[in-house]
Amino acid sequence: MPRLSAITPSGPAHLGNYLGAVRRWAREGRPGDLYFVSDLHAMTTFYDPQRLRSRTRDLLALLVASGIDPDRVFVQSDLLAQLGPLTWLLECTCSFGEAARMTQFKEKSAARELAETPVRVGLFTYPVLMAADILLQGTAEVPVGDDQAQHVELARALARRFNGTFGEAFVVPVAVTPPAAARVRDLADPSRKMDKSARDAAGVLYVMDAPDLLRRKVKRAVTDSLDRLEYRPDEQPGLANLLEILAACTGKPVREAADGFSSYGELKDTVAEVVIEELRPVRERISALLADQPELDRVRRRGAELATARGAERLEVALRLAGLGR
Ligand code: AQP
Repeated sequence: MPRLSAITPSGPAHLGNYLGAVRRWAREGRPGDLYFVSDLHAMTTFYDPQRLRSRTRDLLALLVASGIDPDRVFVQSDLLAQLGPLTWLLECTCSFGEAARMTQFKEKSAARELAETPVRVGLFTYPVLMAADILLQGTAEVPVGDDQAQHVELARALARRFNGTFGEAFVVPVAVTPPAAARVRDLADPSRKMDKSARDAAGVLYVMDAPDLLRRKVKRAVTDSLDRLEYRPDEQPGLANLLEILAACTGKPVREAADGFSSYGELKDTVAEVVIEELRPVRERISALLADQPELDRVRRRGAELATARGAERLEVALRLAGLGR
């Protein structure tokens, strides 16, 4: 069953995005799987337009540079002409109560209210846009973490309701748990996950960081004073994070990753080097793509054309069933 996955340009891509998602997409993707840069989703909270545009381009380059088939990759806003009407159909299929139950909205809006920043209507309706993303492409499976499972459930409910009320238009999607992958934590604060939009970049290893910067960040990673080189995530979360990164980059089982090291310093040196080597080819390919704007534009245009063609008939059927058109 083809699957649909996305990455949001809410900040520059980091090692967590790469090891936890993009590398796996490139290695384990099935024929028919689709990937997109969800730039429209990055607009639900404060954003800078120029940065949004350049980060979108950077993430597109990352997906392609990582080895994902460029024909399976697109940018969400390139489908705006289809997503707009479909989102409206789905908003008119969704009840207010249903949308208001989304726990991610409750959490994010509460945090914004606390910070006295306006909560955008787009933050409230974005799960419906996400449903449109899924239903337009007609992918049956959507691999998501716990925080997004409720949104896929909403897409499922809306597809069923639309089909039941107006007639068969949509594939009813299902949320699937992605295969276990590294969950990379912030090096400066291992109680948090490594985050694109982290305020402090000290603990975030960005894919495009230069080798020296990566080395410095790893060297400064928070560990502990126990001086015990073992994988004990609850007692030694900082050390465990480094071991998980090492295991993910070398393919060794995490419980054996500490074998052979005699100090935290020595371990950090090795972690820095394996991360640098893991990211080097990707970084080089991204740089080459970004330097060849016409090629990247061509990839983007083709991805958009293919994605638009995939959704065109489905959208037309849905609009007609909903009573629109002549
Ligand atoms: N720290 C992480 N470790 C492993 N995987 C991670 N992912 C994100 N952070 C880690 C995975 O990257 C994919 C794309 O993520 P996203 O764009 O949906 O962003 P996110 O999950 O909200 O986390 P980010 O990248 O840190 O961004 P912000 O700052 O916006 O929260 C997903 O498959 C995700 O699991």
